Amino acid sequence: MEKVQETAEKIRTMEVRGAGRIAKAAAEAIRDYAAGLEVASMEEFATSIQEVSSFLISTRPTAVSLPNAVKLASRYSSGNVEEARQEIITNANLFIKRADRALEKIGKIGSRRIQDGDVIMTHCNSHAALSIITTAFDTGKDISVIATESRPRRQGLLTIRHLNDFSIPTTLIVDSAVRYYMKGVDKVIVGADAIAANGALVNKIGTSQLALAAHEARKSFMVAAETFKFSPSTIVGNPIEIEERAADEVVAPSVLADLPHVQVRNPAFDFTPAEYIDMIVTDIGIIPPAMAYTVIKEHLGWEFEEI
Ligand code: RUB
Repeated sequence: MEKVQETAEKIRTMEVRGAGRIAKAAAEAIRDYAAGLEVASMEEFATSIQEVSSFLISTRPTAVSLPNAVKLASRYSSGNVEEARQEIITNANLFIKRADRALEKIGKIGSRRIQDGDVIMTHCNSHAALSIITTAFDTGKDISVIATESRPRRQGLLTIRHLNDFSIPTTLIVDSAVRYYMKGVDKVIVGADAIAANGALVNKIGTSQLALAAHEARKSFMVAAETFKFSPSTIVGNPIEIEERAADEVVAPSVLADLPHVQVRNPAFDFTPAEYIDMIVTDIGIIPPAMAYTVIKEHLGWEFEEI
């Protein structure tokens, strides 16, 4: 349980962050927990796995990759503890392997859409979006990137470091400069925390502003998302919860101390409607957002909840 708590804390404090990394860390935690679980009965095994699953899922509410990973990793069919344990270990390892493979595939598939000379704008720090950009560069395409700072946590600094390591020419801008620079951009590529059945995207706060500006300037808006970022529960109309984080990420408490009429809001994600999205690059190919339902139905591999 100690390791599970450690992983949960890392996800909560964002030491482990980004929807894909969160998913892999949760699958690893479930696997290791199941491997070391000492129980007297199958009932006890089932209850413990259920509790740990719910605990991990509760760490961050928005990235659907987290409940998807936990569900996929913790599946078992046997009524025998040792067999069920092995099933979880196998399923978790399979999930982790597939997640790595998915990033590679997205890079390969998406990079074919990048042209020599493209200026790409990206937001926050998405490993899936970066996989497309770095693969395009590695295959000889002469590209450059405009990366947003992504306030308040400034994940853009991780992005520029990563791009610099690949020697990709990169410009860092503040979030409010997105529209100012859009005219010179060829493609916007962002990641996803969740994709709803209607094709709407949930990603880092400010993503919808990039989409609006791209739409206005008639630039292509591309989302890079593994199939485990699609949200099954949105099929039955469940909304995706937007995480609201602490005010002190935005401004130091001392600044607010003598401002009794001021409140701070800090939503971590926003919605981008499907009509602003040109394509979603997934590990099973490029799809239009209207195909999100099909991906959920045919590729997520578990039963839908009863309505
Ligand atoms: C990260 C974020 C990323 C997606 C996709 O938010 O919005 O764009 O999670 O990332 P946070 P990836 O920093 O709050 O977790 O492609 O790496 O899964």
